Order: sequence, then C-alpha cells, then structure tokens
Amino acid sequence: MIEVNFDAIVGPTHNYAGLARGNIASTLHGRTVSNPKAAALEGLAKMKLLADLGLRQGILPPQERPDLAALRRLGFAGSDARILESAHRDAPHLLAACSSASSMWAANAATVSPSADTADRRVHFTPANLVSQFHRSLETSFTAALLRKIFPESGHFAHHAPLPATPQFSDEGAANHTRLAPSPDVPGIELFTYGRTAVDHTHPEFRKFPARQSCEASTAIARLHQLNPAATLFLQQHPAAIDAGVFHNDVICVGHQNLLLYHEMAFIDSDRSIDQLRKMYRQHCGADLITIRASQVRVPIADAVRSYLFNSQLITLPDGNMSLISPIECDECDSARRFIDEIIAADNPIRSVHYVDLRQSMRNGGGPACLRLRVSLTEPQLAATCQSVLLTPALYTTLTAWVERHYRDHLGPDDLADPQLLDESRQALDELALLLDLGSPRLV
Ligand code: SUG
Repeated sequence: MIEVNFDAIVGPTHNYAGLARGNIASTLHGRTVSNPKAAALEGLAKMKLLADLGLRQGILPPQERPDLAALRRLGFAGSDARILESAHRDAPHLLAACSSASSMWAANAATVSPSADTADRRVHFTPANLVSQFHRSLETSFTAALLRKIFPESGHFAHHAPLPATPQFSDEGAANHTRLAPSPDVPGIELFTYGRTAVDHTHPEFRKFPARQSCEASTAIARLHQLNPAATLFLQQHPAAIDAGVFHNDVICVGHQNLLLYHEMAFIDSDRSIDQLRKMYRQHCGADLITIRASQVRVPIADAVRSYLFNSQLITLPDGNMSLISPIECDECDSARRFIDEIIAADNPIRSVHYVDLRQSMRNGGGPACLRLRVSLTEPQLAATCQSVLLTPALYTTLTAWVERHYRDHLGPDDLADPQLLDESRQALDELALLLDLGSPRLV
C-alpha cells in the first residue's frame, strides 16, 4: 500500500473574502489583498517537499472561477462581463463566493476509504456536499467528476454520489475523518468526527459558531463505504472547540497509521472517547494505538488555532520514521514549537519536523493537512490511477513556470469583477488541462 497525497493547486482567483463563519483566519483577513501567484507556488513547494522526502504526490487542478454558471443560476444575465459587473454592483458577496478558490483545500473534497477497510475491497470515494457554505457547495460536482476521471470506476474504485444537499447531511469530507491502522495494507479503524446531529437534539450544541459536519452524514458514508461497524467510531467534536475556531476536526487532531496526535478539547468527553478508540484499535488491529495529547496548559486552544499545529501532516518517511509537516506559524508560536520539540525528543515514531510556508492559504484558515486528500492505494490501484496527475520533478518545473506565466501577484475585492481575470483564469486552466492530460478543464 502506498499513501498518495493529492494536493489541489491553488486557483488564479485565490482571494480573501471573509466567507467562512467560524473560521477565524478567514474572518480576520476578509477583504485584504491576496497574492494568488505566491499561494500557488507555496502549495507546489509543499508538494515538492513531500515528493523529495520520498512520498508519492498527486495533483488536483483548480476549478474555474468566477463560476459564471452559478451567477446565472442566481439571476444575473447577459454577457460574462455584464454578469460580473452587475454581481459586483448589486451583490458583491455573491461575486466573492462564486470567485473563491476554495477547492484548494482538498481535505474537504471527499471522504476516502482504502480497500483494506471496505467489504468489497475497493477504494470508496464520497465527494463532500459542503452544503454548510454556499461558496464551498459550488465545488462538489466538479470534484465528483474529477475523482471519477483520476480513479476510473472499476474493480478498484467505487464512487458514490455526494450526500443529499441538505443540512441534515452536511458533509465536509476527509477533514473530519481519520484512518488508523498499524500499516496501510491491513484493515484499520475509521474515525468519523461530527459537530452536530440533525435528529437527536440531546447532544450538546454550539453557541457561537455553527458545526459543519452532521452525524447523519458520517454514518451514511460509513454505510456507503461498506465499513465494518466494529471498526468504525463516531465521535462528537467539542462544541467549545468549534466556538474557539475549530471548524473542522483536522484543526485539532491528526492521525496517521498507529498514531493519534490530538488536543484535549478535540472531542466531547475526551478521555472516555480516546479510551473507546484505543479499545477498538486494540481489538481490531491487535496492537496499541499511540496517542499524544496536548493539554490546554501546554497548548492553549487559541494557540492551536493560531498556529494550526494539529493541521500538520503526519507522514511516514521511507526509513520508517514519522515526520511532521507543520505550518511555519508553529515555529513562531512558543507553545506549539515547544510541544513539537518535546514530541520529537520523546519516545514515539515522530523524529523530525519540516516547517512550511503556506501563509497565503493559512490566512484563509487552510494549513498543510487542509491542502491534501490522502488516498492509500495498492500497487495495482496506483497503476489504475491516472498517471499524468502524479508529480515528477519535470512536472513540478512545468507547473511552477505555468503559475509564473498566468497568475497575478495582487488581487483585491474589486479585481474579481475584472473580465480580464476571468479570461486569464480560463486560459490558465485550458493550458493546465493539457499539461495534466485531463481533457477539458470543464469536466462537468
Ligand atoms: O472551508 N476557508 C476554508 C478553509 C478550509 C480548511 N480545510 C480544512 N480544515 N480541512 C473553509 O473555511 C475561506 C474563504 C474566504 O473567506 O475567502 C474558506 O473557505
């Protein structure tokens, strides 16, 4: 089994629109000026780092934005330029939503279960409906088509339709899903974290910020993916953590193979929840789960949210040791840096850390783990995957040159109405579709 990280390339309209309620960085940076070129290059540099460390790295293309079809559905009419102009004048928030490059956060693209966990031994994909926010809900149909293109439906891959697009089944994909197993090729535990239940109102609820993932969505995905109920756990996010800015579980918890790194405020009834997980892991995997807990005292939740410590990627290097790919903001936050240093010095598989500069994405609340979708594949499954989206040194060079050629280094709220930006983005994506051999960039 090979774990392939699929990172989405940041799109040419990357901007700060303050769209995501409950995402503190997004609110804080709303209406500031972005640098799409730097954002895309930062993302590519992270992909290259992982490839250089010996991991397989995949690429997802950005989606076309502004989404003119969405604006037309909302009643804006006329030529493309006319639509941009009237949306900018009458409903700038809708133009911003339809221009968001939010598909960059690939962890929200889908939930993926590796074949070792599924009854029919296929890799299962469910694209996230992302209904909790309009700008993100626009991603789903393209994502579904893209995943089908990269992983053609076959004896290897099973694709499900996104869940019904209603709050009851609100689904944010892999950001609330963690797979744990001694090694990628044996059946593991799948942990789903939800923020609220739609039917059972006895569960504690948020007070300030909305919970995005519903329990009903998570349980439906577990059924669709034919997971073993005895190896599937559903835990509720702590509402106080959501209120502190933890809008996805991957902002406060990261798991990889036999290790779970988490903050004590990640789950309701933390100790009991983790005990349950440990017990299930021992029963099902025949070994002990290593858990590393950060207390409020060691890493106050505000620091966890500011530094995105738990949005680090946890990876296994070819020598078998684990490494953290952490945002540079962790190096600048005393409690986060100290915690990482302590982890590396302690007796556990994590031996090193690489700090990465993803500041452009971080300003919208997206760290290293948000930018990638993990897909564990056997050799034959990897061979059945579209090869042209796998990163090579030559493709990295080509893609950086492509970004340099097409991307702006300055984008403010009013630039979204510029018809030239739409043309530039279309041109860039047409060229990228050729580079990645994906056919038309408009898959749907
Ligand atoms: O859905 N930000 C994204 C960030 C997603 C991070 N992903 C994970 N944690 N896996 C969101 O909140 C902000 C867009 C703006 O405000 O312009 C935004 O959508």
